[in-house]
Amino acid sequence: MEKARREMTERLKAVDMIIELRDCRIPEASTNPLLNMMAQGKPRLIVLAKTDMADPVQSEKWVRHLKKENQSCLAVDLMRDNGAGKKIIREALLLMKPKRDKQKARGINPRAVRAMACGIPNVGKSTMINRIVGKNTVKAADKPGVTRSLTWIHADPQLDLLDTPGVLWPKFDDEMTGSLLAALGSINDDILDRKMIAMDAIHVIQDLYPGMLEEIYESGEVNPNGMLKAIAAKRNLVRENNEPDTKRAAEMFLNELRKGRLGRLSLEHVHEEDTEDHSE
Ligand SMILES: Nc1nc2c(ncn2[C@@H]2O[C@H](COP(=O)(O)OP(=O)(O)OP(=O)(O)O)[C@@H](O)[C@H]2O)c(=O)[nH]1
Ligand SMILES: [Mg+2]
Repeated sequence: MEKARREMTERLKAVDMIIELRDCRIPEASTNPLLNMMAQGKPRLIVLAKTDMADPVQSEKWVRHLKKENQSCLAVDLMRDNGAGKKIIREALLLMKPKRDKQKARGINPRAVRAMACGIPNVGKSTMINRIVGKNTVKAADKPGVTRSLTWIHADPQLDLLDTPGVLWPKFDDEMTGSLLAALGSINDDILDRKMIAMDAIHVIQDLYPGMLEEIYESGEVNPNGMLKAIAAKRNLVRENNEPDTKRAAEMFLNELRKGRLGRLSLEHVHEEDTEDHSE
């Protein structure tokens, strides 16, 4: 990670703009604060991927919120939306238009825009590049740390894209950020306590979507540990001593959550006052 970050800072000098990929279900937890420091004032397009698994109402609110902060932003389904690649190219070129217009005015024929795809692991950087190119050029898979090196892809006559390895920052501001990233698969959870991660995710879902888990797992439990027991009971996960196997229930729950099987959920909601339009 440290090496990747050093390389990224170095490579940033050679690019015109940044395309920052984030997970639409956790647009704040999935941004890398170091990126702001490294960005050196380069134009940035934020692509919120995995909209197909996010709560559509929240996705719309997040896009509006980020745009209100003068950020260029798109929410996309990189798996099924055939137009996603075109939308991203259009938005990236729009962002670079002032600079390109200036070059044209000086009689310079602008070369293809060089954009670096960056973001934390497993958010869809490589998938986005494949979507733009229209075929599987770089490797993408559902686990963090798939991309290992920097690769330039001539994605479009007007756009060259740099695929980069996902980079996490060394220290999270709060524990919940780490849990959300682990819950949605951006941190390899082999080294983490899956039960804790699952309980944090249950807590967040119960807070943001009251009654949802209770309905899915047919339980009135409001305590996250109690909910894990209810999941174990519902899925027939019992230990040898006949106690509910909450460890396996946690693994099963996280798997269902990551695959979007619990329904379309966003684990971070925009604060209402942030999206209200006060212009009237
Ligand atoms: N459902 C859904 N899955 C997506 C979307 N975008 C990417 N994925 C999946 O997310 C997983 C990770 O995608 P990658 O493109 O490998 O992610 P990455 O950011 O390049 O990851 P690293 O190279 O590990 O940093 C893959 O299984 C993709 O199929 C999307 O919009 N919707
Ligand atoms: Mg990748």
